[in-house]
Order: sequence, then structure tokens, then C-alpha cells
Amino acid sequence: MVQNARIDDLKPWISSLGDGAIAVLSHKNGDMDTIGSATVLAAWIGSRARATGLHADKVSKRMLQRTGMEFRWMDHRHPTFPRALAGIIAVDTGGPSQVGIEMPGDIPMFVIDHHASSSDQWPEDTMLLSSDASSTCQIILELILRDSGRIPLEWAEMLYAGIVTDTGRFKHGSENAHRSVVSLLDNSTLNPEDVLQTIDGDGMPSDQRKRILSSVSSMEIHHCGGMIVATAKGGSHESRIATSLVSSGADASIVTKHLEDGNIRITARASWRSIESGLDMGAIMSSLAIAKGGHGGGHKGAAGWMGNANQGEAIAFLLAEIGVQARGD
Ligand SMILES: [Mn+2]
Repeated sequence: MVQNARIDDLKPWISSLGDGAIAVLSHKNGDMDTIGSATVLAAWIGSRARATGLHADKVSKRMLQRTGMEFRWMDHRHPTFPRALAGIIAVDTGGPSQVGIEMPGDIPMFVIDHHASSSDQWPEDTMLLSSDASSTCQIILELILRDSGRIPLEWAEMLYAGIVTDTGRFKHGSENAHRSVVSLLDNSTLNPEDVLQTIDGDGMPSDQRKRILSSVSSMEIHHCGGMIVATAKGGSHESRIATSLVSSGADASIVTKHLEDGNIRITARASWRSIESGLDMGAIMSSLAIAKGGHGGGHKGAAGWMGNANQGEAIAFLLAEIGVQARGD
């Protein structure tokens, strides 16, 4: 059985491992929340810990460069863990399929995540800390603040960037995210404006912006139990397309992409208002995986699925599930 853990269980768990190395593992999409959590947690644990993973997105790469935080890239073809590995801590990871690599079976595992659904299960005896914070970076912040007062500037910047991006700039879970930022500001010399510049980068080239705009303009509108759901096909930047559709007025959005390996990836977003009224896209994506195979899950307002199914059938399934949840039956 997976063991439910609390934040105070992490230190004793680390001590129980002896002196071997600890891999702090980010999820395969490598967003800012997972990279921020992994690098800061590894630095907090000390020299025996290494932040590692397969991928980091553009924002995370800019923030790694800005802060100089250490991150060990895994080779896609031959992912390897540190030698003399005693334990793995997976951060911001809803289920094993989100790790993207084969996990060594006999190594103790601790998972730190925030409120997500997943269609797959962690191995026996995994310690699972699942919090209702808006980002995993906030859980890492709480862990550090229990220990000592001041937070080094590089840590504060990584955690701040994770909170900003995972809440869609404070559109989701505003209250607890704002509280965490206040404690970051109280305990470090963080300068938010300066970090926001790095998060934004130099903007996208015009050909990419044109592709996004044409995906948005090809969307279709569906009515599901009183909710307006927008669907679109995306060549790339699906999360940006899905987010744009919700900020333009959809209660939920579904964006599909055909991958080179023949699989389909589906990205979904929901508005704060529809989450409040009971919509849970993470649970819907998990049930898609149960019904049609593949892997799916995520948060109430941001979720995904990947697998090999007929696109029309998958969309019809999702629209029907949204309708069921919207009607509350
Ligand atoms: Mn997250």
C-alpha cells in the first residue's frame, strides 16, 4: 500500500536511508513547479542529494541559468540515477507515468505532490505527501520555513517562479499562493519584478504566434450541461491555446495534438468558476485512461491525457463526462 505522509515525515525518512545518494526527480514535462521544487529541495537536503530529470521547459531553463541552481540532465536513451542510490523523492508528480523513465524497483520512494488525479498507481510502500497547495513549490517552502528563517535568494527566486507559473499568475488558488509569496518576501531579499522579467523572456517569434492564433480561430464550441466547452487542434503550444480559450470565455477547453509516434496528446483547462461548481478535469482525464487506455490525470483546472485512441471518440467521451459533472449527476 502507498503510505500517506505528512510534511514532518520527510526528515525522518531521509535519515532512515543511511548515507547513500538521494535523487530528487522532476516530472517528464519539466515545468517550473517541478524544476523549482527539485532544485531547491536537493539544495536544502545537501550534498548527498541531486536534482535530476529528463526535461526542463523554456521558463525553467531561463530560471536555472539565472539562479545557477544545480540540475543534472538525464539522457533520454539511457536515463541513469546517481551511484549508491539510497532513495528517490519525486516532486510535482501525480503518478509513475509522469516520471517518463523506468524506476529502479528496490529503492525507497517519497512523492511530494499537490492535489492531482492519476490513472496509474505508485509502487507498494511509496510515501505519498499530497497537499492541497496550489503548487509543489509552496510545500517545499513550508518544509524549509519549519527548519530555519532565512531563504537564500536563488531558492526564493526558483520557488517564486514555480508559484507564479503553476497558478497561471494567481488565477488559480490565489489565497494560499499569495500567502506563500508573502512568507517568501518576509524571509528573503526576493525582487518579484525582476524574476517576472525572466519568466516572460523575450516573447515568441511571430511564426509561432501565428500558429497559436490559427489554432484558436479553428476552435469549435460545445454545450455540455450548461457549460461552454471549446475544442481545438494544436500543432504546438497546446497549453497556451487551452489557456487562451478559457480566458476568452470558455468554461473548459480541450486541445488535441497528433504526435509523431502515432499517439494523441490531449490538454485541458477549466475556469476557476467551473472548478468551484464541481468540474474536475484531472478526474475526467483519469477516467478517459480507464475507458480508452493511455495515461491521464492532473489537476481540477489543468489536466492531460496521452495514448492511442480515435480522436473523435476521445473528445466525445470527454464532452459527455463534462456534461455529467456539470449537471451534477
Ligand atoms: Mn505543479
